Amino acid sequence: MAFPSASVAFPSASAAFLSASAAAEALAEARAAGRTRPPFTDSDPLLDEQWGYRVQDVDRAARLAAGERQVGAKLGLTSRAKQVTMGVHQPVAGFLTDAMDLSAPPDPRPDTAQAGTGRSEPPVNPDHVGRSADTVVDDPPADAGRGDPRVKIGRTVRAVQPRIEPEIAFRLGRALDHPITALEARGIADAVSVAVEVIDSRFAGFGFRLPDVVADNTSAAGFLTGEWVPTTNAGDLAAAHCVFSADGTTLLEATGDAVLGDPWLALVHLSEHLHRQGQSLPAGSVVLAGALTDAVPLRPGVTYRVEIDGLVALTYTAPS
Ligand code: OOG
Ligand code: MG
Repeated sequence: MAFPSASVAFPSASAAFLSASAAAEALAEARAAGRTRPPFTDSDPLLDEQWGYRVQDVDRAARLAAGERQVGAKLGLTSRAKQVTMGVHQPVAGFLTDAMDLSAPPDPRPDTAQAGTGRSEPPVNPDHVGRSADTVVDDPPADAGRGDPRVKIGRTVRAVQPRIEPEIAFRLGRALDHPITALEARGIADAVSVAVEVIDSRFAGFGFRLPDVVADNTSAAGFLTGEWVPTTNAGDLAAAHCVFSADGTTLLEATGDAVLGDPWLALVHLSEHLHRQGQSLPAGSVVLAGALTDAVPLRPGVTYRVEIDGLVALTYTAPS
């Protein structure tokens, strides 16, 4: 018999029917098990961005039903550095829940996650100096398959290939419930802070296409905001210099305009996205504007610090 079976001859015909709920379930299973999986677009190149957002909707509903609370939203791939490294050339949006908040009190195990400033600087770890995400493909930890392969990044959150990146966060003083202009953005946020985001991907080495990373809630795993500065005191965020360091050694630098030309435009972009999706965010929500620089692999025990002009510096020590 010379003909292959129909399912081999027409692989996309069956894969095209991958439902948003089946994808969301597959991602949740991989997340719980600390495993990666092939990108959905490998088997179905026809999947699109809107499919990814449908998967996100199913994922969010499942997490809320399980008791998580949505506390905000994030943008990703708003800087050229990130777009080039990840090979996805447009911003993406995801949701944040309280389970991702790394400021939650640590559990009784020895744990060093903390926010604040003025910590003494431990010795430099040469492993981190000058490394950026585009030169690193993260292999699963060596003990994968023996016990829990996931790295602890917070009280409840574990990640399989965590990376950390410097961000600016906005706190909404009013609901984000309609498309806004750049001028309106400053009236909608009441405070700004330095933040770090820990991202993790269901796709090995963060090898994904746009629909995959959107479905995977834009790799959101954990976030930490710093001291909130009133919007009126935050200065010119587009001109603000950002220094991202690990154990006292500078890793990467950028200026605020790396984010969409002006970080305030992140709120404009998000408002348009939410409007298209028929969604809104209540006052009090946190919005991450997207990393200013590339992400770097998160290493247990290392203290990361982000300084941004006009804002209060933030340090985060990854649990060991
Ligand atoms: C996608 C998420 C990107 C950011 O700030 O650019 C992101 C990824 O890089 O895995 O959160
Ligand atoms: Mg981010």
